[in-house]
Amino acid sequence: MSITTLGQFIIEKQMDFPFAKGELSRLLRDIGIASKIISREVNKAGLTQILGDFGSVNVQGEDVKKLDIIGNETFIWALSKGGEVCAMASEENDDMIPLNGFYSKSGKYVVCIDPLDGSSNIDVNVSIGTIFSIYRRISEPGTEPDLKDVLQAGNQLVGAGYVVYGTSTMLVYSTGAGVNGFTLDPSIGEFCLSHPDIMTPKDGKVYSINEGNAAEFPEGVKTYLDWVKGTNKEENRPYTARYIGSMVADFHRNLLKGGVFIYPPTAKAPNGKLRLLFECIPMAFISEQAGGKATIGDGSRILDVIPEKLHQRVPAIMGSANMVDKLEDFMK
Ligand code: AHM
Ligand code: MG
Repeated sequence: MSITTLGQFIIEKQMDFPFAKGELSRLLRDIGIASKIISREVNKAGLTQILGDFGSVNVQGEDVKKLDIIGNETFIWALSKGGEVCAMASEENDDMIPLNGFYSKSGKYVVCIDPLDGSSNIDVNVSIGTIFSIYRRISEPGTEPDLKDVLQAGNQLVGAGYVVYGTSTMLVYSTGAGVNGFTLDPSIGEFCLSHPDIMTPKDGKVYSINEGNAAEFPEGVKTYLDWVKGTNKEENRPYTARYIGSMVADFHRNLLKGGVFIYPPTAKAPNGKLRLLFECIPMAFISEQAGGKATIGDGSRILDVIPEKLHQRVPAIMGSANMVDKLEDFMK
């Protein structure tokens, strides 16, 4: 049998660190469990709507909850039970969430999460995702977690990843030694290694941006958008536009095929739309780990931005290294 499940893979990797106590491995396992539950819920989202509109009561008399709330509660549950995590920060919650599992206070880690990214796509059966990142806590284990535990720069990450609920469900993660992808085999209920050692192409011809906002983009981005549409065979132009409006899906396609994902500042949103902690840092980490780049448009790395508040936003350019560099040149 040549299958490697996520659980087996995590154990194999842990053997490289003989002094590790297995806490991070258990934490990754808990993330896998939560993702499987969310995948199950996402797959029956259409049916749930038939049974009762969101916000109403279903045939069992239970409240029908929005999927992003279910996703959030599932992660809070899974990580509270596990005991490796003392606190979470979530795109769904205004404040940090101290976990109250039996062992949580002694947990060494904190997790930032966007439980269901691209949620506007749920109702129309388009791919959505979960994004997560893991940091070692700064406060002393055993004490109350502190906001500074979750306000850490991406260059302090222990690991990060995402789950894409697409034609299949796939979990992609890195703990700083490359990127690996696992596809959920629903018949056995396991994530199985399907994309070992993902490396993103250095070049590509896909650009992903909400061009509807173009009138409000900085001049450099506008000129770049004219350039990508020009014809030049050697430079693979014109590029191809692909934008589905689900960051995880847009990013995942570009990671595998080559491309650049862009969410620039606009006149109305000078820091762009995407959240530093919940969306940009974890995806930037995966991008860099796969040989790509991720910047905020002035040449500096997303991973070097020091977060000042939980729901801080940053502009984002991420993907194939040469494509990110090219756009950065236009923005100088
Ligand atoms: P959400 O966290 O409210 O779902 O918003 C994030 C999503 C990303 O997945 C996607 O890249 C972006 O918003 C799309 O925004 P826009 O519709 O402005 O292009
Ligand atoms: Mg989001």
